[in-house]
Amino acid sequence: MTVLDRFFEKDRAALSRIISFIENREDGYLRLLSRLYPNCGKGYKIGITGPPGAGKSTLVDKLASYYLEEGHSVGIIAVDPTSPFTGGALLGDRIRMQELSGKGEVFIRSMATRGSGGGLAAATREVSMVMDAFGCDIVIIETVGVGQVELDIAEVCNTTVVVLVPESGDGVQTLKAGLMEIANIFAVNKADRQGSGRLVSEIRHMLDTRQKRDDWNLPVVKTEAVNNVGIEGLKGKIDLHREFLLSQKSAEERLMERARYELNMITRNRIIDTVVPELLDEQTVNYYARIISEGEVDPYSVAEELVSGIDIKKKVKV
Ligand SMILES: Nc1nc2c(ncn2[C@@H]2O[C@H](COP(=O)(O)OP(=O)(O)OP(=O)(O)O)[C@@H](O)[C@H]2O)c(=O)[nH]1
Ligand SMILES: [Mg+2]
Repeated sequence: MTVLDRFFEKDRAALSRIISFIENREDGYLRLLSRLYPNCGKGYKIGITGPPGAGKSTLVDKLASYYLEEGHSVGIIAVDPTSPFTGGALLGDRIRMQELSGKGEVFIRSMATRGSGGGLAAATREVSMVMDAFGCDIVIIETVGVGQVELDIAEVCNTTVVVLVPESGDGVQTLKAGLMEIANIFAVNKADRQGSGRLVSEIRHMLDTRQKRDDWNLPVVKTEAVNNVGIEGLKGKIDLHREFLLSQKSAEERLMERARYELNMITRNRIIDTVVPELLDEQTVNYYARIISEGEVDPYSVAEELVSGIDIKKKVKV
């Protein structure tokens, strides 16, 4: 029996092996992903993002409990672009898993730095795909809201919750605009702390003054993750957003949209992974950088020359 056979028989160890295989980009991982692809698309992906220490993990665990109690199987991915650790054997994951596993089928995986930020977002998307194919009908992705990785990961999620806390600074102005743009729901966590009412008003005010993207009325909910207060309400809003998305497009439209997005994303990533390093090896970069810096040529002409010289069919081989 192969690992893949065991994976399809819902063997947790096989799931773990396959995630590592894909995370480490081992030989044949693209073929593996294309084997899994037909089994994907049923899992609902929820992003939970916000500043460090906002209570995201606490909130994710409480939220997961509600889904587990409803009989869903839940995958949790904790992405930390600043952490050097990875691999799913983290002590924290074990403890979290112990606490949650009594309630139903749950799988937790931590992911950390892997070279470039784009690589981490792509790996997160793939790991969420694997959990989806495994049968997790809810996949929750926790990210520390600091940069491009979070924005890329939000693209993968159906619903993104931005978690803010009263102490996160001089209100919402300090938060990067990008983070605000990706929110489908705001959660003001640590509502037991002073200033949460003010933060809720500030967020509502900000939402009133900006142009709406669609007909979705962006909710702002108060939570106390550590006390399990407000989580059910948050879950209600997530479910409502899911219904909203379903009402916006037909099943065919959604499938087309997903296919279009994935084809774009996968092809771009393949080009970046294969063609770019070959075109721009260190020696080439140094050579052109020197003659550009000496004013001999300009970078536009060099880029044009480099790109016109590639035979894309030969370079991108799966
Ligand atoms: N007072 C209060 N503390 C909370 C609440 N929710 C979480 N905390 C605490 O805040 C601290 C950070 O919680 P985490 O869940 O680890 O926060 P996080 O956002 O996942 O942190 P990072 O992943 O490190 O960015 C812990 O000590 C929690 O117990 C809350 O509603 N009120
Ligand atoms: Mg955390």
